[in-house]
Amino acid sequence: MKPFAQTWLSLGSNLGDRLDNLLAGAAFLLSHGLEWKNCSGVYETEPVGYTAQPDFLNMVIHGETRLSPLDLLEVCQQAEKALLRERTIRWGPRTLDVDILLIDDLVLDLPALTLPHPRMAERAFVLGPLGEMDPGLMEKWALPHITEGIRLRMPASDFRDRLSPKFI
Ligand code: A4P
Ligand code: MG
Repeated sequence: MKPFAQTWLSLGSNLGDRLDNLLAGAAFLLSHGLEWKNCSGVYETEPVGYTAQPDFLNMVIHGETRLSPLDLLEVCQQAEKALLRERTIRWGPRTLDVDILLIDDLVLDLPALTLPHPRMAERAFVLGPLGEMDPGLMEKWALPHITEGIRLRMPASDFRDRLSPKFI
C-alpha cells in the first residue's frame, strides 16, 4: 500500500458563517482521504491582496494522506465546491479557500500545483497558525514567524472535538 504523506493545508473563509465554513470544509477533507493529525487555532485575519473585502477566518490543518498530490488538490477543490464557492475575483471573498501548503519535502512546479505554496512565506494568515502548531516545520523551511494583522480568535482546544474523526 502507498505510504502516508504528511500534509499541511490552509483553510480560509470570509463569507457567510465563517467558522461553520471552516469546520465543514475540514470535515469534508477528513471524509475524503485526509487523516487527522492536528490543527491550529482559528485566527481573525485582515485581507491580503484584494483588501476591499471582509476579514477572514483562517486555520491550518495537519493531516496525512495516501492520495497523490493532484488527487489531494482535487479533494481540496471539491471541498470548496461543496461550500458553494464561486470564483469571481482573484484573491476575492470566498466561503472557503483550501490551499495545500506542504506535502512532505515535495518541491513541485506543475501548471495546477506549486509546492511549497508559492505565497506562504509572506502571509501572516498562514505563518501565524503554522508557527503556533508546528515550530519545527517553520525552522525546517526557514519560514519567518510573521503575525501582523492576525489575532487568535479561538484556540484549537475549543473546537478540536468537533473535528476529530469520531464526529464526522
Ligand atoms: N494552485 C497552485 N498551487 C496550489 C497549491 N499549493 N494549493 C492552483 C492550492 N492551489 C494551488 O487557486 C488558483 C489555482 O491555484 C488553482 O486552480 C490551483 O490549481 P484558486 O483557489 O482557484 O484561486 P484563489 O485562491 O483566488 O487564488 P490564489 O492565487 O490561490 O490565491 P491565494 O494565494 O489562495 O490567496 N487574506 C486573508 N487574510 N486570508 C486568506 O485566506 N486568501 C487569499 C487567496 C487572498 N487573501 C487572503 C486569503
Ligand atoms: Mg486558493
